[in-house]
Amino acid sequence: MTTRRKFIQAATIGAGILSTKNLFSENLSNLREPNSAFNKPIVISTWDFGIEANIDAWKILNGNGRALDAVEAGVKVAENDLHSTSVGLAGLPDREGNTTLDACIMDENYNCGSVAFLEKIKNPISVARMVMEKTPHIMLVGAGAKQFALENGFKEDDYKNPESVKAYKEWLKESKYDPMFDMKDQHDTIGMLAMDEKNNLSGACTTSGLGFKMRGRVGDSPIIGAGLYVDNEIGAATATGVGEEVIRIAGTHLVVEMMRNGKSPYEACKAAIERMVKIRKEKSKDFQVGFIAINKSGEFGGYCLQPGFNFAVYSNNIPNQLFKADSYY
Ligand code: SD4
Repeated sequence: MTTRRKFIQAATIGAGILSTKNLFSENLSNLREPNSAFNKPIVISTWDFGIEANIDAWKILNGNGRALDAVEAGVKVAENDLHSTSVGLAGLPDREGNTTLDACIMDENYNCGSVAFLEKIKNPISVARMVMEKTPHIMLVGAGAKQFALENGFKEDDYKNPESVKAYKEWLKESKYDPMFDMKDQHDTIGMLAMDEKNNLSGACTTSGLGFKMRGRVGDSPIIGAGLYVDNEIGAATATGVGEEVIRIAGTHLVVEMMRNGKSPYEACKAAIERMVKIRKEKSKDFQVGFIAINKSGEFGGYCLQPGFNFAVYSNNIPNQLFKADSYY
């Protein structure tokens, strides 16, 4: 897995304006309270690699571009990382040794596109966008998704990340199937939300899913309302962690509806995690889920079950900075 330190160094160089000191904020008091000085445009994304992804998204937002273009370009940075074991073709394979990809995208007009169980295509997020823009459907899966991609100019790509191959060989020794989140080796999905100069929201989410999953298993990341939801009247949310748990509560749709009912992004993410704990009780101690959200005022927030989740924010006021999310446990 590309180390978090590496990402941070890359981001520091790439953004040019970051110092190690301001890169990571331990103090979330500004998220618990209303935190926008009307942050527009703004991009927010999951985990450390969000820093690097935000840089490409910001180039588009800062040039008066569309949020949809920004989130697609942003998450592609993670998809294109040949060492990332959790997103794109470099990701950890399923239990049969094949890396399978899930992604979805949603714009300001409730248009959405999604691919799941897609193999050997480098940029699933762009295929998802093409499903949205070129078909009357929202979701294509497996061989059909691949056929659609190949027919639309995507190339088959056999890349295998040596790190993922090595990890798979290690895993094969015991072949222990535990779909729960491995807390030591977090399989980070990139989810990204943006609001552009025109106040339009969009989001994207892309992953190779849980490592060593059953063949054909699909998580929350390509499911609209689970891994990602955008309602341009209210706000947007995206998720990371054990997809089964996010799907069970229609997680990101829930977060957006909580914002509709008056909660801040922070409070809405927290309420969704609390719902999860209420439903899963003691089991919720054994897995990780994190949500991030933004609203139409440019406020943002995040919350997770277990400590360890963070997210990256880039706006005119916030020079691409990591925030550590509060956790339930
Ligand atoms: C999944 N939600 O496939 C993804 C995995 C993930 O951080 O987000 N890991 O369930």
